[in-house]
Amino acid sequence: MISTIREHFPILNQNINGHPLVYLDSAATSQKPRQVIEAVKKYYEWDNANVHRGVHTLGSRATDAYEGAREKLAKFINARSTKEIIFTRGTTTALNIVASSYGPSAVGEGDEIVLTQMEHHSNLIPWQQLAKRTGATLKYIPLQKDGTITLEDAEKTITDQTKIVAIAYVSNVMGVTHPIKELAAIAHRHGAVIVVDGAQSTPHMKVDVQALDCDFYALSGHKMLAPTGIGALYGKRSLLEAMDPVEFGGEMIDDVGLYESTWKELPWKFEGGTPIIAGAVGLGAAIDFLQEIGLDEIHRHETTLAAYAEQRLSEINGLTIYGPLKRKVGVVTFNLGDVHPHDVATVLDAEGIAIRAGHHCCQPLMRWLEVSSTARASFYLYNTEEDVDRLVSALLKTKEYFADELG
Ligand code: 7TS
Repeated sequence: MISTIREHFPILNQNINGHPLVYLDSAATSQKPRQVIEAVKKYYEWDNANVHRGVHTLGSRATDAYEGAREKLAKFINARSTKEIIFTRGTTTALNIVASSYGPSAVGEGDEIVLTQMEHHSNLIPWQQLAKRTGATLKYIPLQKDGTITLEDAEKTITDQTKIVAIAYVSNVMGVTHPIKELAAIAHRHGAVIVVDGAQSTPHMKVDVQALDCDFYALSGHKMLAPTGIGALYGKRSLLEAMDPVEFGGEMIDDVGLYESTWKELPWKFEGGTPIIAGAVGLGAAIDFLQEIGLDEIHRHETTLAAYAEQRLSEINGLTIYGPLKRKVGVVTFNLGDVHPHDVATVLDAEGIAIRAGHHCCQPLMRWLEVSSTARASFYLYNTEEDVDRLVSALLKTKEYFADELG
């Protein structure tokens, strides 16, 4: 099945600067299969209306489509109920809801919020802000040389003072997977909740929020074949029930008076305003597509590809790869001697290859790595060994081009 996957992605069938496109930037955003594009198109051509209000046919079709997508997502990550799935703009918004709604009720002066230095800014700054507002302290589980953490260190860092542990399941830079289930058990033993940044895990591996026993889980649709602008927050029902909404206005209310108002039940109390209906429809179609292929198959394909990429890249003299040796996800971050990653990315673009260069929204991690930026190739289900070969030969060309700087 994987071998014919590319045909489903129209965007991949083009030349960039005279070369067939090799897209190695799926950690930033994934490409979209025709099935998703068509679902959004069909929605706008046939079903478009606002949700949860009209009694007319289009209104009920749009509502069914929107709520149907919620059911698909709930099943996809094995939530207990659709009440536990709040549609958001993406991971950033989802994490901000937890920090600004759950945060102040759970965290006070002297309490601790535990993170790692590897977190994406979206899973760092909301907690910094919460700490500033409440007088809580941020603590970091130390990183090993390869970017992994140990449960021993987690045990030492998480204490009875810890109220929130916030951590990515998969790093967007290091290709590292964290032991969420074990961390959840440690957090719970101390009476803390665990908030999981699932931006880079949900697209690439089977996720079961009940088996992980996480309290909150954030994800972005656009990294898992869906359109931009749609994502979700999963939360355990009892926690979400007790939380206040963060956005107030239409859609999320039950009864509105001049001085007091009441909210709808879950999940709608968190979805103020007209929601991202077409985005949710696209997310539903993306989930169908991922499930037709199978997350285990996708994960196996990416792991094989990452191992091949690591082996081929390590043959290039002067190239440093960051992260663990046997990575389980398709993200490979590297530097080519002292050549600036932006220069590497520019030469690769001239060869039709799209990678990302920069700090990847992880400036504290860059400081820990003692670099200002890195180059990153990230793989998804539509990438092939041939893409890796193209990357390697373009990097060899880059090396020749910058021979002086490489000494
Ligand atoms: N968390 C992680 C681990 C991420 O990789 C990203 C986006 C986010 C949160 C934020 O997701 P958003 O959809 O709300 O923006 N990561 C990247 C990246 O690695 N390159 O571009 C965006």
